[in-house]
Amino acid sequence: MVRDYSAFLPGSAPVRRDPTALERLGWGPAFASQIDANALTATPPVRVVAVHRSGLQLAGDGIEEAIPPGPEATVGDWLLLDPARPRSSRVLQRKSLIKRRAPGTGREVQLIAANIDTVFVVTSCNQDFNVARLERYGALAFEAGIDPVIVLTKADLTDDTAPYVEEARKVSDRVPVVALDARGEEPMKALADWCKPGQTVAFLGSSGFGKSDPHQRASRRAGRRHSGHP
Ligand SMILES: Nc1nc2c(ncn2[C@@H]2O[C@H](COP(=O)(O)OP(=O)(O)OP(=O)(O)O)[C@@H](O)[C@H]2O)c(=O)[nH]1
Ligand SMILES: [Mg+2]
Repeated sequence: MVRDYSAFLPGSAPVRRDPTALERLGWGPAFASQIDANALTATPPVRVVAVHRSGLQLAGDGIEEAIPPGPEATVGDWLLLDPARPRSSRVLQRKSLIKRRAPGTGREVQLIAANIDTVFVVTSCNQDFNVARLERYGALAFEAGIDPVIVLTKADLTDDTAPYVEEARKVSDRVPVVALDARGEEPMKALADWCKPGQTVAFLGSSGFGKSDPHQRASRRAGRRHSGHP
């Protein structure tokens, strides 16, 4: 079946319409501008939604498949899937990339996640609150080319969130700070601006801080894939 990808090519007039399957997965002009119409049909764009030892799990427009390891790709990457030689699929240039030096090795770099739009740096309004940690995660996001948002969870467990919010604001005046109870519906309202369809978000923070609660709700509400949280 030949798919019509013309709406994704540069120069197409913006139209108000429901997002397409690819757009819901995060596709947009930054990727469309890297390819031409022929490539789109011959090698359809697919997003890496999970990385396993056995290979990459891919999702696209009507495509759900796994390919063996091969392309230098990480979760969140867009590939042009070469159906005949999936290992040779081209990785599109990234909007953002979280990486780190592979532990125990010299200079080898480990790719953590690609094409994330917003990183939620999560900590809680209690004794675990640590502004140095927020600064580290914030710096990691900026280095990766991603806008961070600080999320202070467990707001319901303190009488006054103001001191926490004030401390967190010191990280940078470019970083919004949101305090909330992560368990209920509150995250869906408070984080809605950053969780629109087609947006890819990641949650960063230590264990037990409340990353999974809003993450799971957001995934269910938006009915879309996420790139897991590290
Ligand atoms: N009262 C309250 N409890 C919370 C809040 N956020 C998380 N919790 C609870 O704290 C515990 C840990 O929350 P999770 O969301 O699983 O923590 P996590 O950051 O995903 O932890 P890891 O998966 O280990 O990295 C759970 O029992 C949550 O219900 C909150 O805002 N208020
Ligand atoms: Mg979790």
